[in-house]
Amino acid sequence: METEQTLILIKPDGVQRGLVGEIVARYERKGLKLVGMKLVQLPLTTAEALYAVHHRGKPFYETLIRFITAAPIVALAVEGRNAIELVRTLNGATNPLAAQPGSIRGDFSLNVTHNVVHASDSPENAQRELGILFAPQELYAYQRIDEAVLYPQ
Ligand code: IDP
Ligand code: MG
Repeated sequence: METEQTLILIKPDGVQRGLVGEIVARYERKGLKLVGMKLVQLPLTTAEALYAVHHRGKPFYETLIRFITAAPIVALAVEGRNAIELVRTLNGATNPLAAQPGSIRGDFSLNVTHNVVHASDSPENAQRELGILFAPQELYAYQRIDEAVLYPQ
C-alpha cells in the first residue's frame, strides 16, 4: 500500500476540553507525519462543503453543521502508509458506545455528535477534504528522522 495523506479535524469539543495535545500526540507516536496543521473556526459554507455530499438530508445534519461551526477546530493533514485506515482505527467507531477503549473516541467521548474527531474515509474523500481545509502551499514535505525504522522496506 502506498503512502497516503488524510484529513483529521479535532472537533470543537476536543479543542474546548483541552485535548488537542493529547490527540495530536497519538497520531505522532503511531508514526504518522504531520504535514499540515491549523486552528480555524469553519465558516458555514466550508462545513457544508465538508459534510453536505454525504450527510445532507440525514436527521443529524443540521445539528452536526451547527456544532462544527460553533467554535474553533484543529485541522491536521497527516501522511503515512495506509494513513486513511490507520487514522480511522486510532479514532474509533463513530458512536462512542461502540468505540473501543484505547481509541480516541473510546477514551474521550460519550456522545455521537460530540465525538471529538473527524477523519476522511477514502482516498477520494481525503483528497477532496484536504483541498477544502488546506491550500497546496500549506502542506509540507519533509523527512521524519525515524522513517527508516517505521518503514523497514
Ligand atoms: P465518521 O465521523 O465516523 O466518519 P459519519 O457517519 O461520516 O461518521 O458521520 C459524520 C459525523 O456526523 C459523525 O462523526 C458524528 O459527529 C455525526 N453523526 C453521525 N451519525 C450520527 C447520528 O446518528 N446522530 C448524531 N450525529 C451523528
Ligand atoms: Mg465520515
